[in-house]
Amino acid sequence: MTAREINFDGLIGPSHNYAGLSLGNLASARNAGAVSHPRAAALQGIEKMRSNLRLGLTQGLFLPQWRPDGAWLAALGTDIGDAEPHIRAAAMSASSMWAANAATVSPAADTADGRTHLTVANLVTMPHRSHEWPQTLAQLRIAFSDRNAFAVHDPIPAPFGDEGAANHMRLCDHHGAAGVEIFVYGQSGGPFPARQHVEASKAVARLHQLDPDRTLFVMQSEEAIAAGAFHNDVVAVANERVLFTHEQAFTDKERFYADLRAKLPSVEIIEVPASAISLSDAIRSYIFNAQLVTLPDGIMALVLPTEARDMPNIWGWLEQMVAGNGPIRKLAPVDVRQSMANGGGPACLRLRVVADPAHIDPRFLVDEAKLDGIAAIVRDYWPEAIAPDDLADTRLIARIEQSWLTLVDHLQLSGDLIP
Ligand code: SUG
Repeated sequence: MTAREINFDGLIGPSHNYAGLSLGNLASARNAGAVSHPRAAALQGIEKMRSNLRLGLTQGLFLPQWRPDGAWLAALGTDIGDAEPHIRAAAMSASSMWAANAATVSPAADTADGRTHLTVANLVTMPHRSHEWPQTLAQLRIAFSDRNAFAVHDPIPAPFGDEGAANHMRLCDHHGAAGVEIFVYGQSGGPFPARQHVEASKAVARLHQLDPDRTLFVMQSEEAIAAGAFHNDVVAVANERVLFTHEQAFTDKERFYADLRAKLPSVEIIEVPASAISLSDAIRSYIFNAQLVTLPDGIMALVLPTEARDMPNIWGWLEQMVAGNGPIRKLAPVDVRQSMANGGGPACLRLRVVADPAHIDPRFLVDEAKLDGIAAIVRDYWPEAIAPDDLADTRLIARIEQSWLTLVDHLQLSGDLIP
């Protein structure tokens, strides 16, 4: 077998809730205090994985994390009963579902030692995400334990914020060929934080042993962050030789496009002008937070949120695009509304790894039958609804813990993941 794209989706955890924790993420702020539906959320995520399997794609899975994160609370000198509400909410967050923020991945074809490198993201900018990395790293070390094929790195040290693959793109002639890796960082975001620090991006590129001639560091535009694009993957997505981007995504797009064309002459840049789709509509629809994938027959498809289909100006533009002669020929809308209400679209929910599946621990790969088993556990254990005041309820906490233990046991990962 050879290297291919595998998407690892973060299964939406039983504590999924709307606590309004992410400054600069407009959906998270808009839905703060709303009642969440963890069971429906996880089933939506599973349906998305099924839909991608049916497109002929290879699918992987990351498990939700143990919540509440007692180790983090203990390090803060408290526990779930005594913690102040904002700390309690951070300790209960199911935010690891957004696997695009789990790590940055450089496929073997790009690295000097011929291994696929992964650096777990430190996520230091947002308190509720800053404690994700130890449990993420534990899963990466199991899934990618084959040291001949993979190198898994510790997080970049604070204060250099690193949000993983959400700020990283790779362009190449085909997945197995050497590519150009693009690290997008922020410098300022107007009223909102820039979460990806250039020093973190540069460190990841060095650790991954990338060729400097095939690496670009590109600044995200302040107006994009200020409009709610807290990660680059909200305004741009790449796959093989295609870059699909909003015209206002980058600070100096002319220079970026010229550098990219010089490094990869075959690149095709599909730029959506603001006159066709405003930055604000792009962010509301999450048109760019799509999985841009190559299907087995060679055409490319965009796996988009149904929100994009529901906005006539967005859908009209997309239908015109796929009817043309461009490389993107298919639109595949998926309903991930529970995640979208926290600012996480189809692309946020997955980490792309280009590798040979034979080298990956099979417990992290899924087919329809395995998803049936997981869905049955979700239906039996995941809470139906969580209101913000429920987060202190000891019965809810016990249920969340039981859900996780049942899932981990079912996937035969208890021995590895339970300390
Ligand atoms: O980090 N939302 C996530 C969404 C991450 C989306 N990921 C990508 N774009 N790749 C975030 O802002 C909201 C949690 C809350 O408010 O309860 C949250 O963390």
